Amino acid sequence: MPNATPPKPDTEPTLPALLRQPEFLLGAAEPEQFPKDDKVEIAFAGRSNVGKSSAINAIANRRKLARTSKTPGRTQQINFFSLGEQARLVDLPGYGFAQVPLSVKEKWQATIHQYLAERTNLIVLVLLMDIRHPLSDLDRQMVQWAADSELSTQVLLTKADKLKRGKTAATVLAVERELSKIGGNFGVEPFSASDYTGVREMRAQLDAWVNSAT
Ligand SMILES: Nc1nc2c(ncn2[C@@H]2O[C@H](COP(=O)(O)OP(=O)(O)OP(=O)(O)O)[C@@H](O)[C@H]2O)c(=O)[nH]1
Ligand SMILES: [Mg+2]
Repeated sequence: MPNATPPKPDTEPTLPALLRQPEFLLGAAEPEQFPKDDKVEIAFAGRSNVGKSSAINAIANRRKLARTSKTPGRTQQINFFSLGEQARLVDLPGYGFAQVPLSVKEKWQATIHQYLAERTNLIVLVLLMDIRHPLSDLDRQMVQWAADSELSTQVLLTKADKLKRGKTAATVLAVERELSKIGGNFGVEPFSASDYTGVREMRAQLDAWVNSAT
């Protein structure tokens, strides 16, 4: 008898060794608190509520490694997660969230900026955009900055479970086309922390980035 029920996503995760024991390391509100060593880092950035913390959890196959929330602005500091002795994932506060006081927003932006501009550990930026409305003005600023800084950037079009396949594929192509006008080194993939679209691919990517950098 053929098995009619497909396996649930990630009941049998294919985790590279790198992702076997992810651990929360620290949350930093100031650059002085960033870890002082030369482990490589892959940072997750994007608008508030786009799914950065959920993506980290899905990739690391842990439900509550990074805190997620329906309320935008949940991640209020830069959170560092250790991946063994080699690497870290970094969860950045979201940008573009209107409801926080300007003074707080300016402080976050300054901290995010300092991280991105000065962190020599950073090897790849993972830039998340909601697949239903990608390339907002702030996203474009990030993309432009990444291209100018020659920082390898993986764009993840998140919440892909909200769109039909055809529309997903068309959006990936449209975003790729826009990014190719800017230059730089961009990859574009659909992603969903809900149905695990793109999760295994990202695990393999992480492994490859870390291996080629260490
Ligand atoms: N449908 C769907 N919802 C998602 C997905 N990823 C995240 N969400 C939901 O989106 C909301 C925000 O997710 P978070 O992971 O906390 O987003 P974030 O980007 O870390 O948000 P901030 O820390 O506030 O910047 C939560 O309600 C999640 O459950 C996804 O792939 N699909
Ligand atoms: Mg978050």
